[in-house]
Amino acid sequence: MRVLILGGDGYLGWPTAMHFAASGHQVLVADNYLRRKIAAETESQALIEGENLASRCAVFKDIHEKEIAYQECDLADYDNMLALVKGFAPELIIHYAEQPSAPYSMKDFRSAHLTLNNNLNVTFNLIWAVIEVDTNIHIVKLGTMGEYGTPNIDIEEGWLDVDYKGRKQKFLYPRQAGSLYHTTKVLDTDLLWFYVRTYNLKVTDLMQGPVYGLSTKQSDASDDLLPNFHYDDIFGTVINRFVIQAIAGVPLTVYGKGGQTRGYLNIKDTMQCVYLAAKNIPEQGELRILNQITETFTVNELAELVSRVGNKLDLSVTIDHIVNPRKEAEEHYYNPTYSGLQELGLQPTLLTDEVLEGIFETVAPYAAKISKDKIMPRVQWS
Ligand code: USQ
Repeated sequence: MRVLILGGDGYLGWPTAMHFAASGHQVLVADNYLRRKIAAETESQALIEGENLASRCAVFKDIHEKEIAYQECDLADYDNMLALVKGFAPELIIHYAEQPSAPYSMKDFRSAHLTLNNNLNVTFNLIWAVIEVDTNIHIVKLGTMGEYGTPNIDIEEGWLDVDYKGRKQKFLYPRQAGSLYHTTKVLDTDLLWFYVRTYNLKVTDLMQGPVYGLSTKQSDASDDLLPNFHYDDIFGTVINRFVIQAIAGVPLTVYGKGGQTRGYLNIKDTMQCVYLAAKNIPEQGELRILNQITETFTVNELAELVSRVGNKLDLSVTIDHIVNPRKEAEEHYYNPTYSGLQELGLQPTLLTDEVLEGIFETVAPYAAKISKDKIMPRVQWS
């Protein structure tokens, strides 16, 4: 397949590019390095930050003997998007090209505006490029479990059958996100659904939970192929942050009561899930929604797990409950369905002590670069 990956410099975009290229597909990645720019502006630089795409594609070719083509361009500009899709004529487009940080989206007017504009424009431009070039192209879009929020009823996979006053209809499952970033993903889903039903597009929207880890089959061959790894309050996700806090000897930062429950997955499983979604193409005119998680944890459970494994590794890990910078439920019902990807063949990599120890081992050589200033939350929701 010819596979175009939007946001190919990112934490998940780069490993996805390697995964598809190593599996024999022709891969082109596009990125404008927006995350790197925002990280520099907010002093949230990654602990592990790969070289630019030119260098990494060259290293990948040396080691894995496969090509990844790359292009630096801003996909929020329609002319760029259209030229890219027309020129490469992909069969599959994987869309990661969004500002991915909830805290950044809540920082101030400028950051909120950038998040809204960038995320919606890229999705809108992608939809229109597919309409103009070829509606047979399968779009695989990364959404988020955060679109659903934490409702007091079970979370279904994308859709809800409503039986109301004796009549029935299937609707998009109600969404109520907890940050502007997550809200842009809700709006993306609405845009995709409108254009799928109007123009018969083929779309898979993956509702992914927070991802952890950094090791994939291809990156294991060289540290130069690792994805970027953040532990800061802006771009770091909770498990990755806790591992670094444990190494740095800083108490683990549980926000509030720590009963916040989310669905999580290993970065290796993101690769599996996106690949399975790509191989199992939806019908023309179908918006297929899959919940991309493998298990659920409260923040307290994660802190206890990281602390236990860290202490086994002779670190002295402590846990702190700090004032929650976010506006979110700290004790709530959470029961999501996530069988769709397993029915397609996903073999989950669960968060065992060994898996967690593997993350500690991979990041340990970078310990001297950890800056404790980047750990405490700097953005308050209100
Ligand atoms: N949390 C803590 N302490 C920390 C960091 C986070 O208690 O030091 C808590 C948060 O308050 C939240 C939970 O851990 O309740 C998850 O937070 P997170 O920062 O790991 O994840 P989130 O902000 O929701 O966003 C991340 C990615 C985003 C992706 C999303 C999936 O940054 O791109 O879409 O995970 S989901 O959460 O399912 O929406």
